[in-house]
Amino acid sequence: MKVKKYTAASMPEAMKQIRAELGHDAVILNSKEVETGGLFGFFTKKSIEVIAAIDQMPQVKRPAPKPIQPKMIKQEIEPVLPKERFEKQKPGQDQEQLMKEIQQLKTLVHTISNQQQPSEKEYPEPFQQMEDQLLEQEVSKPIRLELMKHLLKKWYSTEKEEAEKLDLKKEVKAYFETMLTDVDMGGIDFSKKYINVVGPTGVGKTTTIAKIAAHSLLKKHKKVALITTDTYRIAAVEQLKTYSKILNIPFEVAYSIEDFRKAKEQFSAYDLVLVDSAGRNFRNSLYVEEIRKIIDFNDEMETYLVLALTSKYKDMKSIFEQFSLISIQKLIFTKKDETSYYGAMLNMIHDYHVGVAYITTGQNVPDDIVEADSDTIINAILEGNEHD
Ligand SMILES: Nc1nc2c(ncn2[C@@H]2O[C@H](COP(=O)(O)OP(=O)(O)OP(=O)(O)O)[C@@H](O)[C@H]2O)c(=O)[nH]1
Ligand SMILES: [Mg+2]
Repeated sequence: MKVKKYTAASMPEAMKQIRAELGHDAVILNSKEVETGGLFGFFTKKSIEVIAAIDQMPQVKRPAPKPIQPKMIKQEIEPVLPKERFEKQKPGQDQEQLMKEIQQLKTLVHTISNQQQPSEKEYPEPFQQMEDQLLEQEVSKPIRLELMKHLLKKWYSTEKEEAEKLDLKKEVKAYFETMLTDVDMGGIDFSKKYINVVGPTGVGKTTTIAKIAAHSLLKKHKKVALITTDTYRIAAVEQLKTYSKILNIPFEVAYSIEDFRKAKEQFSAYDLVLVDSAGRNFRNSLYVEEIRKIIDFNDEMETYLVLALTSKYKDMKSIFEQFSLISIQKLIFTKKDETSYYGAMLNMIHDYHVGVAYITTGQNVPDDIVEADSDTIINAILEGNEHD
């Protein structure tokens, strides 16, 4: 396939160039208005940029994919555009007919370029299969749409023989990997001494703190201490105290910011201090402010937000957004073992450009936790349901 970009003052002008160079079998892949020339943003000229393609071996039919345009658009344009549009023009066709056809084509291109979201079931196979899987995994629509655009563009701009060899899963993986490259992934690197763990009720904050403490102590041989600010329930204090006894590490309860500062002094010789807090309905911003009253935030501290993968993505978003007062350095996703749908991880990273520190996979302390990396997240989404 030969693909070429044309820039012209108008669509008829572009069509003339395309016809002259690529012939009558050329198809339009994309078109958009662009601004050219100008000085300091003034005197720019509007032109039209058209990407046209021609299959250089027209006698061999490419098996897939079918045309890009969604059925919905097709239905809209079919009455306007006669089927013969894509058939070869006869030589000597009069000017008027040509102009009429160009006008129809212009309408078609305009409709397609204005169509932002193709309807769900409109990609050619096997792209549709991938789209369905990502939808099932609850990967958000903007991510899926961008990915499909990328894949189709790649398919159409690759030579036919190469295009047929494309490994779709590999392509998707590579695309997601690029998407995640400049996000900071992975567990505690001990560059910050205090890790403050916050999150909604019952997501697994305390259990995760115990897991992280055990790993830091046993695998990284660090001096670890615990502070809890969760004084709302006696059981909460007891829970962390139990873990501190099992791990044989010190533990303090902070009822106020003064207590918190005292605990910090006490742990001055420690490498890592993990700070537990009460689970709250963080869709209410008052609770976020409350945390600030007890915890002494400074440059030595990072805050990790814990979200359970069993929660709704929309709720995760509203919780994250309430944390504008306290900046969140990383996320921790818990309860991966309780769901088969993992798209929310990718959505959150994409929407907020925030990294993931850990993913927890069960109730066992200290084993059921892994440090997060792009591969784990992408594989979970691409392989997710295969383990069901
Ligand atoms: N299946 C599963 N359960 C988990 C995981 N992590 C924690 N839990 C369980 O979730 C429940 C709540 O855990 P906690 O650690 O007490 O949660 P929390 O966020 O501290 O709760 P609050 O302090 O009450 O807000 C416990 O039964 C944990 O065993 C996980 O990765 N998978
Ligand atoms: Mg707790």
